[in-house]
Amino acid sequence: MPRPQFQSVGAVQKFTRRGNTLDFHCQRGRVSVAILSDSIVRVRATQANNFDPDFSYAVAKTKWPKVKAAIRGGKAVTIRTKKLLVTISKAPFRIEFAKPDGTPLNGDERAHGMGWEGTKGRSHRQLAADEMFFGCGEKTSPLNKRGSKTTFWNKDDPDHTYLNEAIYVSIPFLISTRPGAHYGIFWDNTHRTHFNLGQVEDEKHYILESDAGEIDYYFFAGDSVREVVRGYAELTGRMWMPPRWALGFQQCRWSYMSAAEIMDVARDFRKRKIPCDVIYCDIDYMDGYRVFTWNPQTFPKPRKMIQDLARMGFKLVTIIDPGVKNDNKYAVCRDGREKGMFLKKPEGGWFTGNVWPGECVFPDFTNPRVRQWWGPWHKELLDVGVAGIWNDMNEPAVWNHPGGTMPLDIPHDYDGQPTTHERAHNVYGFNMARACHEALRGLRPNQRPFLITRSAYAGIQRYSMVWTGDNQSLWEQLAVSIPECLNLSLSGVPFCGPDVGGFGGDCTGELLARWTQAGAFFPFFRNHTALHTRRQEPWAFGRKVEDVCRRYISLRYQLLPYFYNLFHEAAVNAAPIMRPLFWEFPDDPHGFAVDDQFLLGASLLVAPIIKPGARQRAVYLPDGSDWYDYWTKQKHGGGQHVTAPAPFDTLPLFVRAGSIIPMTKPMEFIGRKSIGEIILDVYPGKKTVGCLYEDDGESFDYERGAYSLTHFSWADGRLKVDKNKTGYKSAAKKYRVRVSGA
Ligand code: MIG
Repeated sequence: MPRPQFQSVGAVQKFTRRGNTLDFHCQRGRVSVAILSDSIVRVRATQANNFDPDFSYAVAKTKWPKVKAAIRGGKAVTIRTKKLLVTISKAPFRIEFAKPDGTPLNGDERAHGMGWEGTKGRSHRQLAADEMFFGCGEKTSPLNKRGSKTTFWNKDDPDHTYLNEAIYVSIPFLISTRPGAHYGIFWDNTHRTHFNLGQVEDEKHYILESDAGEIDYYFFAGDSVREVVRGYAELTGRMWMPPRWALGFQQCRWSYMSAAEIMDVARDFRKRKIPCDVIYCDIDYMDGYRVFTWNPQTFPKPRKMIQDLARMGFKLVTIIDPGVKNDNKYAVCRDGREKGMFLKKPEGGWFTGNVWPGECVFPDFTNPRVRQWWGPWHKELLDVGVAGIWNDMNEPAVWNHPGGTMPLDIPHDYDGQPTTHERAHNVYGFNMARACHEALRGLRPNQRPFLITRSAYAGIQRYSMVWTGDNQSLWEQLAVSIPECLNLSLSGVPFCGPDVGGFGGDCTGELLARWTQAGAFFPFFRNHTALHTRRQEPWAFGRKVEDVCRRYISLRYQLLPYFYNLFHEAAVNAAPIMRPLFWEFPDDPHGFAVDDQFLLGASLLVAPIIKPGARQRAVYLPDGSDWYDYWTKQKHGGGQHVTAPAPFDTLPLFVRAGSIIPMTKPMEFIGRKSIGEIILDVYPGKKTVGCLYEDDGESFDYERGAYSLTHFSWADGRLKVDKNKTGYKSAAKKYRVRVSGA
């Protein structure tokens, strides 16, 4: 069979307008352009005569207030809003986005534009000489994606090197920035999708493409990357405030094999005075890997174990996989089969695949009935006191089928639009996490759920945080976790983090020490390692390493008020918690390439040690501020590299001049305690400010105004306190001011 040739949609033959939606009938299909807001435009295209029903898992906001747009017809159609000038030429159809003053943002590449090659929908777009790309969700490639190709196809691939294109999560959201021009494109297609971000000979265009389905993308204009990210969050939603304890240190291993072992680990933390809030049960807590069961021999009294843990200040999180053991004597399987909850083969009969329990059946999480059926099984876990749920293997990973997942022809409901796994694959894990989230909300209505998921699609932040899956205990992977989590954070998922110490392979003492130093500043802070690897708890490598781990885990807890502020910012305006340098310093051209440092919020600059034997490193201090060395309090000018000392117990850390960092005394766990005494670490600058966000740490009352926000400023040796939002009674009774440097 001859390979299909790419054909663009061709010339416009007819054009109609309804409100702010323009409909173009072209030679080879239809294109619709909808103005959703001043800065967001949606473009859809189909080869068929009519569009599919309008549906997306990613999109949270579907109703947009009517926006003023001046639309003019003629040889070209122009649309003008406060933030955008969109020009559509008709022969052939091409769409260009510009700022209102005409400065081009991005447009269809002239030669090819948008169209199809067989079932593949593709858009060729112009690439500016100085354009840089970020976002794209969870990727192990360098921070700036320009010049690379990437695939969106959720895959259980532990190979976290710069070379692999597809891992567990698909978020086809691209952020473009160059001096004076910023935009984003969310390519909303759940089929296998490819971005070629300028890895083309002429280096003058880039290509977005999906294997099948309509073309459906959103264009976000903005005066900054911040605005672009905010636009994306407006469309796909924001995260919620997690329970406060989820900001603490978490300890995991595949697996703690018994309740006795869990208790030993818990006691070790307390005995050694290493702060920790959460311990995990990996798959071996279950009875023959049957989800929603406990192994009666090794975990005979889960409720008692969890109570004992609670008394010591620990929460327990349990893993849940999608594969349900195909065993008719097992209630979940029997009930699900009776009710028709599992995926079937196209020719009929249950689809089965092998994972941990052996032969399994798989719920169709894209079916709302199935999500509602799955949810209540979590009740037993909650009833014995489980505090959070960990969704794993939900790409889904299936071992005995080609490609490590289920065959592409397996039918799925897709919320009432029957389709095959080809379209449902990338949203399988998303919908599993969603089912779990909705269950937790239903079972404990005013309690913030805590969920972690490995697989995801765009919009996952409404349902779960994301950890980056199976990395390895290698220095390179400590390094990769920085750009990986930065771009994930820019892609709507601020609550993320890697397995600290590395999952696969044996860690070393030095690597654990350095990774724990870095991990303390990531939003999600969990030590985890694989079956058969050597022990990796903070004390597993002797006193010296243990002391370093304790020091940094403890620092994490001292920074809790600052972290909590940042989670609030993320929940309110989608600001990443860990930020690339250019988020705060967009005018400093050097910041865009830096991927071995990051900012924690606006004030802290973290420069992890990512090489064995290193005892110092070069740190780039962004231009636009002075910086204080956190340890020596020495002040440096911005816009330069400095050599920061990094003895074994020191991670280079700098504070932006003009910051007030709210901190607290060291603590063993977060628990429910509100913090009565706040230490205000003042780093004087031209204008020196800070804030403190507080709420009850566990309910959703903050969404109804039950929070307190206190602003601080420091001038002429005096602290000014301004409690300007007090829907919640602030627990901070005392401020201790500590002025650093001068
Ligand atoms: O096939 O549950 O990413 O964190 O420890 C491996 C066992 C399955 C993969 C997860 C990892 C977890 C492991 N799981």
